[in-house]
Amino acid sequence: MSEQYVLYKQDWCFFCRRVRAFLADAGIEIPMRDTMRDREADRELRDGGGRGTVPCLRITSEDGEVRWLYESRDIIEYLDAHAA
Ligand SMILES: N[C@@H](CCC(=O)N[C@@H](CS)C(=O)NCC(=O)O)C(=O)O
Repeated sequence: MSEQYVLYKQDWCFFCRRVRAFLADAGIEIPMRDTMRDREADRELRDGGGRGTVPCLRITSEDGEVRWLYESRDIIEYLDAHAA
């Protein structure tokens, strides 16, 4: 995998569960940070992505560029195309 991923999520969030169900089905393992339990993760998300909405996928390219992808459907589509 040339890109690095981190999924920002919360346990109770339906949209996060949808992404996690896709990951499980596809056999994709990526690190996750819970913004409800982890204040540092919540700060990272808000500072980096611009808002605290979850799920959000942090994408770090090979050259170190960081992008923040919101919207569960967009996250699933992206990972299906790039990580599956
Ligand atoms: N359309 C979005 C909905 C995401 C959403 O509503 N997330 C809620 C939690 S279930 C949230 O983070 N709300 C707080 C906020 O937007 O700051 C998606 O499919 O990902």
